[in-house]
Amino acid sequence: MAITAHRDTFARDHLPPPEQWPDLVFELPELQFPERLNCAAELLDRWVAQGQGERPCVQGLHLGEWVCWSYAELQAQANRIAHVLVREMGVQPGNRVLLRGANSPMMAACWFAVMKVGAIAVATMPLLRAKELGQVIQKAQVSHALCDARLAEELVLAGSQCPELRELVYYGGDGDAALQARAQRQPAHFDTVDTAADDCCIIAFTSGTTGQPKGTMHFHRDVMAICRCWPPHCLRPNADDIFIGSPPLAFTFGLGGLLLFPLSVGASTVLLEKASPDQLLPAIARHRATVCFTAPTSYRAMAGEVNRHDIASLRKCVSAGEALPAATRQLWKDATGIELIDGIGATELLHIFVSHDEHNARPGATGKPVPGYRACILDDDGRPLPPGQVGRLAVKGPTGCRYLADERQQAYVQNGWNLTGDAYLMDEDGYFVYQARTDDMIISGGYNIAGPEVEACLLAHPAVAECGVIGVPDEARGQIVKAVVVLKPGVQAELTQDPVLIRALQDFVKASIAPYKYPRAIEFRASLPRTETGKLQRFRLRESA
Ligand code: 3UK
Repeated sequence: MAITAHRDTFARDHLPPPEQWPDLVFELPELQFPERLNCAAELLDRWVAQGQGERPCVQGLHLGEWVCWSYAELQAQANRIAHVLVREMGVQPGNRVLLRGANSPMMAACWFAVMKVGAIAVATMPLLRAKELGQVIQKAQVSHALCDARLAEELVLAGSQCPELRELVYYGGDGDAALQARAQRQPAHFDTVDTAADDCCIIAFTSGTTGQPKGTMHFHRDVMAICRCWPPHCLRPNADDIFIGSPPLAFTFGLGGLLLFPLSVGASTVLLEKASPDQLLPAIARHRATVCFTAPTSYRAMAGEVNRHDIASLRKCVSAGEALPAATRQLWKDATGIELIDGIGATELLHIFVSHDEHNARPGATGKPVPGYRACILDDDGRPLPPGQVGRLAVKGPTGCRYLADERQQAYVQNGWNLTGDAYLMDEDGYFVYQARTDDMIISGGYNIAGPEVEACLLAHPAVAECGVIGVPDEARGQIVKAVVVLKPGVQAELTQDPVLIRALQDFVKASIAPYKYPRAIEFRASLPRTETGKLQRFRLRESA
């Protein structure tokens, strides 16, 4: 490891032991990184130094007004905040700084400020409550926080239980103490700290479905590595692109898609505080966005509404976070003419590692390993499986899992491979086809059934808006397949649990996939439980079944 710039060595001290790291692969020429590297210098300072400072960089709401900051303006704002961090808050390189706020230009400036001072950003989802914030603060030993004034309450509550959180500064509020007022009193120049390429710069938390959140540690080098793998090979953006989308910057899908990737090519990004499907569509139209990042369900919801908005500016659409059903891909293509780019990513690997470009999309498949990454399917004993057989998805590349002080490291990394917890198969052509989360596979009457396959089938029925398929205990069969279905507006069956419609949906499934997979139970509901990042919470469906 190179000589660290960290004065506070907490992150290095709590990395997993080297033998528990995944193998790291840096085969591509563009992944040869120098020993000293700061991602803010690469993604932000570089453009200004090259005379591109006047280019548009980040748009969004700032103090109640819509702003569009150039690269030079974002840099100046980040520099001023960096001075506040160092001079007024006493932040040292290596300290953990919690960020709390919706997506906005100010959030982007705060993120870069943390990079510039050589500290570690711990970005948190706006919806987190005091209890979850407290877990994050304790686990990452967070000492400082920058927070949107409107979201202060839960953080103050968490802070009262966490003595390690020394200082909290708010942005957006009134008065001299507000971050933007303090920043204004600081100079616009700051010398970005010369960090080691393997200095940790973010700790990204992933909740999982149960238990304590896991913190994943990523270096400046990792941030640059993801910019050089998936974007140039699958997305191929250019400097005139205008990025937009829904995932929070606290979710690495959003951090990459809405901040790192646009800036890595000198493009601009629209950061929306709220980006539900009914808000995202008009925003695409208003800002003439060209590249969109959101979850499969959001594309499905938007597809029916596109003809009410002029979204002709849009040229590339990315889906991740959950499996993309073939029916949703088709729906979006019919509505917009755009072939979705699907990609599987994970917080542990920072971003997408299996994907495709729009010319090589295959309905129902996620794609092939992104250049820079390798992937294979392993059986339960860690042996590679031949094409066509379902097993555990295993990945390695320039990024990989390093949990912060967590025993679950040895479950995620085995024999140098990152095991994502997904059941996949690779077909004869090398395409990776998602089956289910390994712990979501349904075993019924001796058959292995992947819920998402049944979901994909039901989604093709004209009455179905959304659905989730789970296994529920059954005496005779061990488990039976159960579908929880949200019907399209206008189809009313929730109250009656209409047996005719249930029968019709069952027959529909039997007619298109192997009949033993059909849902023996179907329940109609008004909505499905989802996480803030758009993932269906199957465990909650199981609990309520
Ligand atoms: C699932 C997918 C099928 C899969 C993420 C893009 O989702 C992200 O990270 P998380 O840590 O979850 C990881 C898990 O989510 N998944 C994600 N994308 C797909 N399953 N097809 C997909 N396209 O179970 C995976 O193991 O929340 C996604 C970029 C960065 C991310 N962090």
